[in-house]
Amino acid sequence: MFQIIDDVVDLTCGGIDELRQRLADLGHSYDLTAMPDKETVELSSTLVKAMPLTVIQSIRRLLHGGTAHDVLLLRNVVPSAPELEPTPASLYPLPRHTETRLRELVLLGVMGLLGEPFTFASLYGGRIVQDVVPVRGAEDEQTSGGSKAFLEWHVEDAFSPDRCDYFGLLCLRGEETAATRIAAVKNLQLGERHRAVLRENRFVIVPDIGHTLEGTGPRTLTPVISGPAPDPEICFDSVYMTPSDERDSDGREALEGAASAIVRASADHTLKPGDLLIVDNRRVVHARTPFNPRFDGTDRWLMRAMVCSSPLQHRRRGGARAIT
Ligand SMILES: O=C(O)CCC(=O)C(=O)O
Ligand SMILES: [Fe+2]
Repeated sequence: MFQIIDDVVDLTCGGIDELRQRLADLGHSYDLTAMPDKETVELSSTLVKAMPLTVIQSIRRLLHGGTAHDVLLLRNVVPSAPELEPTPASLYPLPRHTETRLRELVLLGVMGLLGEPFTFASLYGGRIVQDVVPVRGAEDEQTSGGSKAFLEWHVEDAFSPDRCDYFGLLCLRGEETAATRIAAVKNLQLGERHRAVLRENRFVIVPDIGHTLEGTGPRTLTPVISGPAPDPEICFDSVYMTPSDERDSDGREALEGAASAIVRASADHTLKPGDLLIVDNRRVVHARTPFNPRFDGTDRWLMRAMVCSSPLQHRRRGGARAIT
């Protein structure tokens, strides 16, 4: 198991004061608690003026050349705040305090440097910034509300060609035993035979249960690995993906080969308050280790935002912040 060390920028080293000041000004000038998502995204884009140069440079590096694990960890993006409201008990939208909304603005402002923030209308009420929190009754689920079960290896929304290009996880409250685990496809050591099978259009994925979609419909065939050999891309979900033909033993074996290679290439990070982990969703798979929830308002709390890094694609989808 590796630690994420090469892909880290710590903002306690300076340059963050202007952003903090700009946020405080926004908190005084706007009623953020009632602001619709569309306007929140617009407002977050004004933060670019106050963004530390190191953030802009490291994000450009992630976008244009990638990093060791094709992730970027920005530390101390927001201060850990004693005044933070209790961790929400649901994945569905609830009103938020101004302090929380300011953190959303930072997340959207940074993610906006990588593309257009969006979500799926079918995902947790279609809110642009989702909560990743343990939910009572969902402890063993393979969703953002799970906790006691290992959240298995996946890319976000693998079933959809519209899945995000990057997503960011901003930690508001941490949890010692919950490590976010990542593995970049370029680091996978795969046998030639498995690699060739994984490049074939012979796999299907059903939507995960986080989405409220009518039926599963006919699924398009997809490869697991695609793109140029020196810088490949991956679409993988260890729970929801199978060979399209259930008799396809080569396909199943190749998926198992991919799963083992992912474990061997994986790196862990236990998110702490103020950390923003940005993940390349086209080149990295991720998972999360189990933890015990308390359901007392002090549980682990991440906020997630997803982006489409092609303005052209975004326009083709009508510029929608919640796509259908
Ligand atoms: O909790 C984490 O660290 C990752 C969560 C996640 O991957 C998800 O909600 O899809
Ligand atoms: Fe995920």
